[in-house]
Amino acid sequence: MKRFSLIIFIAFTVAFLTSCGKENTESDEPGLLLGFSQIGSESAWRIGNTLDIETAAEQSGINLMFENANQKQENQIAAIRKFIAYKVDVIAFSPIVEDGWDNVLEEAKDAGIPVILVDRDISTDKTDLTSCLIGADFYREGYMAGEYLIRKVDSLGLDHVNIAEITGTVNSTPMRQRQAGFMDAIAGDPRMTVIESIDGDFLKSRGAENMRHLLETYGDTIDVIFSHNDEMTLGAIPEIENAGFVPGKDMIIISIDGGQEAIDVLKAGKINCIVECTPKLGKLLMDTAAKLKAGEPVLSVIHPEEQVFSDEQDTSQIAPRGY
Ligand code: GYE
Repeated sequence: MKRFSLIIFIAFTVAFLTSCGKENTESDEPGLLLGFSQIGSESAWRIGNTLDIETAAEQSGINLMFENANQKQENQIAAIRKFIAYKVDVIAFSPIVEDGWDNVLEEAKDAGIPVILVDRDISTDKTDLTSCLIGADFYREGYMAGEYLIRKVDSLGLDHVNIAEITGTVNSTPMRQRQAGFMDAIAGDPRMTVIESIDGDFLKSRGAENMRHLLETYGDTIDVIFSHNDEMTLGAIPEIENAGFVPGKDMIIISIDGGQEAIDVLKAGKINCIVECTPKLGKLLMDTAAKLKAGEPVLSVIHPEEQVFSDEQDTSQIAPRGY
């Protein structure tokens, strides 16, 4: 009997220690140090994205070394070098533009630190500088904006529309792909004419400035504004009103992102369509960083699910956006 108790005791002790061991390995992950270089604070989207990443890091017990590049590529390159010097476990960054990353990413590779692209892509001839891209399918966003416009023009029975495009930062992934998707969607439709594409750098002030230029140049011949983000749209709308036009009626307004302020303007009828681009990439980022640290395989591209908000639906039913 005594012997039997001893065996039971040993069995329980072994089971207990093994389970402790397991928990320890799992709770080792919170020791993960993630360096993240954010582009800046140019939009509600960007601020929501930063907050989401900070919250997800906290919830996952991941230590986040956060650097804000204030819209400058050289600051992002310096931040990545700092992460390498600190020997972080994983580097993540949202590249402001697509070109110019090869050297610094070679340095990260030589240091054996995996790199995750968040939100935007890079352009390079090399294939092994980054492990994964977590971000929206911008081509699809632009395409959905174009498809909405075709439906809208159908429903209004218009023969022809003049479109002015206010683009995001030149040579950034969302600018290039939203434009390409939109142009491809409307390409086969003879009713569509793009009268000008103008760089608004994703900024509200530039949206306003560009809108003034467009109104001075084309006046009431503008039928459609396709703006690559909400911030520029929100900058453009007061200018349209100041010039005596009714946004959403005299001009079809199409935007991308879907932050609360723009959704409220959609609900008020001054924006006709907003293609969603979600800034909530934090959880995917933390899960991917943990996998990379553990040496597990990750998908090379992860796109979040996105939808279209427009005057084709009951906009009062759109749930609070949370950013
Ligand atoms: O649409 C814009 C932001 O890269 C998807 O950048 C992002 C874009 C977003 O500043 O508002």
